[in-house]
Amino acid sequence: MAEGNLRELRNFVGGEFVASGNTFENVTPVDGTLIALVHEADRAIVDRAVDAAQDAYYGAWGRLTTEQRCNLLYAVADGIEARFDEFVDAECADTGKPRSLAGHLDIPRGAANFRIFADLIKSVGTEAYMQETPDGRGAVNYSVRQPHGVVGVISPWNLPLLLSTWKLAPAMASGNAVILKPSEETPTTATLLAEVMKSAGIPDGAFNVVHGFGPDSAGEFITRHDGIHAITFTGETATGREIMKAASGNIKALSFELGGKNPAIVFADSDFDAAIDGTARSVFANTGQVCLSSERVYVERAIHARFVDALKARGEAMVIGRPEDSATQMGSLISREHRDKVTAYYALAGELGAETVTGGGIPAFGDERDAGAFVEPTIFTGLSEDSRVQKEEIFGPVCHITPFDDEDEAIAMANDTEYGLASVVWTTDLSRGHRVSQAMEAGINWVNCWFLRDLRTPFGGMGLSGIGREGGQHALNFYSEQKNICVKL
Ligand code: NAD
Ligand code: 6OD
Repeated sequence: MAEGNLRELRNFVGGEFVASGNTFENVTPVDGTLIALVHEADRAIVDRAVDAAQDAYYGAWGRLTTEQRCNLLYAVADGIEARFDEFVDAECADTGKPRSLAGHLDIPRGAANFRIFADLIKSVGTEAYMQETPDGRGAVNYSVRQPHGVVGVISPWNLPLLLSTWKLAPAMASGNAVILKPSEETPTTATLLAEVMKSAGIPDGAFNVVHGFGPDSAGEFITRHDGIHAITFTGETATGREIMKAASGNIKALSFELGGKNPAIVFADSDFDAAIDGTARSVFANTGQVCLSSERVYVERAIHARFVDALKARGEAMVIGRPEDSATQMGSLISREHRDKVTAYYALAGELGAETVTGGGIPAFGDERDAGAFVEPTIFTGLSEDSRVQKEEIFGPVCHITPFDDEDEAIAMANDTEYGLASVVWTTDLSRGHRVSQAMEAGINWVNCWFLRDLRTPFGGMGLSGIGREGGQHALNFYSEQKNICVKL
């Protein structure tokens, strides 16, 4: 792209687009082309964003009624939809994902998040108790919720608009002012969202975007800032650890959605074709860069060989290509750097004695995609359950398939992880479906489906996969403080 066509992505602070003295480059993983220069927020810009957010919280934004706030959030959803193609193109250029995926999942969910939390906040009730007192007059206790004030939102690159709005919408519906730091890999839709917020009439300072990295950059400046009272973070477990330390100064409220090493268990009595369809999705969708992906697949021995062959066929039939090509089923990884991490696990699996059923390398196209960050869909078998490949999150289009002989063995292997985000069970035995999913040590458990989402349900992980729950009322609880009022009658 000629330099004259480069986008410049500025910070959005107090309703204004703000340049900084330092820019970094944003390249697309589709073919390595430079697509934008991003203005990195320094500490002074983050300070300005916090001041603007506090002004909004104590001013124009904080004074709105719930209904007025919700109407603005509906206008934001409308605004995303009005610029739908622009959002889709931006998300695809930043991530390399197919347009079909961004157009069906990322961008529609980005808009829907604002509608669902605007709807929900209107029906929030209260908790009340009539208390008996020794003098017989009694007292009434009731609780009310109040926003934290300013919330820092730190989001990852895999589903950029979907996951940032999953936090922004409940935070704003609850009345907080927000400061979003999108991933440095995917800054574009956050900047478009700022334009939508401005057009929708969101008061200046209620929504801010600061661009940059983690350590010693906008991410860390947010997590250490005493003017921010809650942090909501989605990303790697190791990053969550750092944020937890940095946020301890003023004891910020924390919500963490972290990594996963999720099991899928396929019983011989399952609907075979449905299990193959669902597992192919849960391994390869978004090039395997979904926190809920099944990287460990356990298959009952009676159907193991058939299942391996069928999933291999699905991996090998996968059309890998550019986002705009309607035939594309799988896009690139997020970056060359991430591809190095994924292919290092491919190599490690080989060194540890795995059989590579399919993939294991980098596709050669003979065109400009060779400068991108594509990787082959990959399936391994033959590793021991305690190998690093079975313990660590890879975050690529890859799984290992292990045979099992009985239900107890499958449950034990599935739960043998420090993570605890998601599980899938494939069976036609309804009792077994309930029994096995109740035995799973994970926050989100699917039977005969994957990534089926009712946005009101609790979403989050156990162990290294996070703290707290997002979704519906659970999110609204995090984005507000509950206080009790006791009135003597
Ligand atoms: P990441 O942790 O590298 O980065 C996430 C965000 O944190 C980015 O905006 C980054 O700039 C920022 N950051 C990094 N270091 C920081 C620091 N020290 N202080 C403050 N901010 C910092 O994660 P990623 O690579 O963008 O995303 C992939 C990871 O996210 C995977 O582990 C995946 O499982 C996880 N994830 C989890 C969920 C979930 O719901 N549980 C959803 C999506 C992704
Ligand atoms: O669908 C959601 O609400 C959600 N939080 C999805 C997370 C996907 C992780 O990569």
